[in-house]
Amino acid sequence: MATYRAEDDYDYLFKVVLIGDSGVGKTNLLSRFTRNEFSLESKSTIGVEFATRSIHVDDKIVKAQIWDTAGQERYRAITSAYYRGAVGALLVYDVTRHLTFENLERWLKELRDHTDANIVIMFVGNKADLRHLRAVSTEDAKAFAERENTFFMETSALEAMNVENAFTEVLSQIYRVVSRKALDIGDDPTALPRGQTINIGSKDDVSAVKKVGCCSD
Ligand SMILES: Nc1nc2c(ncn2[C@@H]2O[C@H](COP(=O)(O)OP(=O)(O)OP(=O)(O)O)[C@@H](O)[C@H]2O)c(=O)[nH]1
Ligand SMILES: [Mg+2]
Repeated sequence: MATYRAEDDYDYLFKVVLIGDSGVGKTNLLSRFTRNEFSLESKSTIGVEFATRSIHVDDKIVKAQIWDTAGQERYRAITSAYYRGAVGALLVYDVTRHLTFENLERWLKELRDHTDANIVIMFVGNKADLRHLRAVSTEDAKAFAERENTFFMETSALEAMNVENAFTEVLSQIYRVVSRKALDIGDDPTALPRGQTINIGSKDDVSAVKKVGCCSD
């Protein structure tokens, strides 16, 4: 007989942020991963939204709390609050718009200015289904990711291609880091054993994530 676990029964809670230019597909990646939904007519995000989903990593239940905000400056939430406590980030660009790829540098800088150096980062080239409109090659993106020591994947929220893989890979990498440091987690607010809440006010936000191993294959 299957063992029953309540929906909110989890071993770890990880905060992951989505960032990138407006229109690259952040909100649809989130809805695809958390609800298996996609919308062709989604509106620009205003402020902040978040959604959760739990996955299994090894024998543990990892609950991801994924935050999504606007790519457009005027709609964005307060930056420091958005990043606080994040242990993973998906930096999304649109493979059909080269400028969104060039802007990854700016997003990466903002991310690194606001988070622990060992946060797990993945570049995500979304809209890979638009093959005839491609403006950023896989090779260029891969090379950039290698230079910046981040993970990289191409996705399509529309076709549900690699969306599961991208989030799962980031969460597994965070888990790997945290479990390696399992004895040190203590009361760290970002590697939350179940039953605890996020401590937004803490200064030492990502102390559980001390050593990310390697970042590319
Ligand atoms: N073809 C294709 N279209 C996509 C894909 N993902 C998103 N879109 C479309 O791109 C547009 C923008 O998607 P959003 O998810 O709203 O983009 P966003 O990054 O959240 O934008 P902001 O909230 O303004 O920052 C929508 O019309 C989506 O339907 C994809 O994988 N393929
Ligand atoms: Mg959005």
